[in-house]
Amino acid sequence: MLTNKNQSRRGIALLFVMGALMIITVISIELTQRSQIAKQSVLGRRDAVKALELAKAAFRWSTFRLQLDTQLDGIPVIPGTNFGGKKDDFSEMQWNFPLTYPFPVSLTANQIDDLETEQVASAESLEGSFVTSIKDASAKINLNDVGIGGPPGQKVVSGAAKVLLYLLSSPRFQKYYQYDSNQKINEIVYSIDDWTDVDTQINHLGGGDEDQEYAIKDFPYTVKNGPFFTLSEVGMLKTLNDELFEELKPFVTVYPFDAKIPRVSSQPVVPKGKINVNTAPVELIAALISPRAMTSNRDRLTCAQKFAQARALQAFRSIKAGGTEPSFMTFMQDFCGAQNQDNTSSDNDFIEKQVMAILDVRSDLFEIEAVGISGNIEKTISAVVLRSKDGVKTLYWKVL
Ligand SMILES: [Ca+2]
Ligand SMILES: [Ca+2]
Repeated sequence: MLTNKNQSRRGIALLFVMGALMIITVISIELTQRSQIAKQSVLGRRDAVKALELAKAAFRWSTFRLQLDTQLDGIPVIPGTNFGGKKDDFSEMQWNFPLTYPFPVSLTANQIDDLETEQVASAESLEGSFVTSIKDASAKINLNDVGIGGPPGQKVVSGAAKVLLYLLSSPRFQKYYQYDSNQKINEIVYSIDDWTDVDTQINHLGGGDEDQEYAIKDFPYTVKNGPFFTLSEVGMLKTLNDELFEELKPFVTVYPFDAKIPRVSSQPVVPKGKINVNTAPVELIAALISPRAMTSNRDRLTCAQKFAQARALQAFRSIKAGGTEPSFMTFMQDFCGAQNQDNTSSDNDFIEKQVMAILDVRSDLFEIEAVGISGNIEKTISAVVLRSKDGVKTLYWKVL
């Protein structure tokens, strides 16, 4: 418990440092703003501009927190803590609560000591507020990695496709299938496969023209034959009804993807996304386990719950068994009855080879929501960013 306390103290200390820097950002934006606002004649328009600028400041603030976390990952491992080493777990401690401006009173009192009085005065004169939050998108299934590719007779179900199949088979989703759930679940995965592969022939269930399925009366459209660019696009699949799609949304993403490389069905999928076992929801952890190795839904969920309890105390440092640091596979062997897995292909693997290949203990993909408020106007930036050692790259950006 002492370790946890030290961690939170250290986390809060970091927030103070970041808070001070943020105030400076806000001030500089405000100065730029003043000149812009002078040109605006309508009050509502002024608030809209100001709200958007505040939302942008909040967004930049979130990307700054991500970069700071990368730097912390660069320090050597501090044994017995969640600090140091290349991994991600900071999210559980800090990113789960949103950062706001103006600050809560208790935080502001501490920060003021470190700041010039003038700066504080200037920051407080800014009428407006923002709130921003970061969500881990590496804790999701990348639908652009879902596919069944390979030469005839040697088709490989991708790791993302397997996890999606197992998730859709869990009790949580059963109410959305009216009859023959196995058939329906397979059809969902097949439809993603055909939507994203470059050809126009149906890969499964006897073939045919992909577009024919979408020649719906009143609203006909054609298959994309390329990656999903946004999550909303997934709603165009005819196999997903609105209710099922809403239920699925928290568990899936479409990032990252590379639109320049067409996906051909004669080749196995080359996955680009990872699932971080330190941050993935319990339902998704349960869906990593092969239902052939552990047949009961309840057992898989119980195992996932035990895993979630363990990671809340200390982050997992590696996927494969072995080593001295906590490992995902060692946990599965010790607490969930997984057999010792070798690297040869086996249908009885507790975690199948393709699934192992997309697991990670850190995150690089994040969703940022940043809201700026001025007067009665509210602007929301919804973005997806990819973090690397070179910085933070925006993959998706929408202002609401
Ligand atoms: Ca296609
Ligand atoms: Ca196809």
